[in-house]
Amino acid sequence: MKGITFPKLDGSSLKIGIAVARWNEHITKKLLEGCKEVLLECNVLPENIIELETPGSYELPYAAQQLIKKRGVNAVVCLGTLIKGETMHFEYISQAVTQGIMDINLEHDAPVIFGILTCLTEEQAMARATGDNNHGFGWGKSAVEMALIGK
Ligand code: DLZ
Repeated sequence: MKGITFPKLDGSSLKIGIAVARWNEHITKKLLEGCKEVLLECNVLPENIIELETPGSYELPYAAQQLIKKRGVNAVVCLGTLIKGETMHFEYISQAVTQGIMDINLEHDAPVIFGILTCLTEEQAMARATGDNNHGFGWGKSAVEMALIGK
């Protein structure tokens, strides 16, 4: 992925939650694939990757909170795709989910990764969810790196 490098990460002792929104599912599915691929590369065991779906991005902070409280994960990746439309929904949901994820980070003893694409067009979102530029790769590694800080 462009713009960031990561150290070598060993996630073999970690349990990682992924909360993924179904809105713009054709894009969030690709982010999910990228995220899971790198978690496995970082030695996170398949049985220690806990997935939870939400209807949309707005519901992701609650899902992250529940993964931490009820499933005991060491970190959560929230995956969603917000595409600006003709209403104010984009602004309201983007603001709420951004603040919601930060709140969960600080309230609970587990990092929550902001894996939300906020794009003007579907093309922009797809470019960030496919090939070498699939942002799911960086978000999966960020979860492992941050979870190890909290271990
Ligand atoms: C309502 C809505 C709209 C307009 N756009 C998106 C979007 O681009 N991406 C997304 O993840 N979710 C969207 N949603 C759904 C909200 O996130 C939420 O699921 C509903 O408002 C119900 O709380």
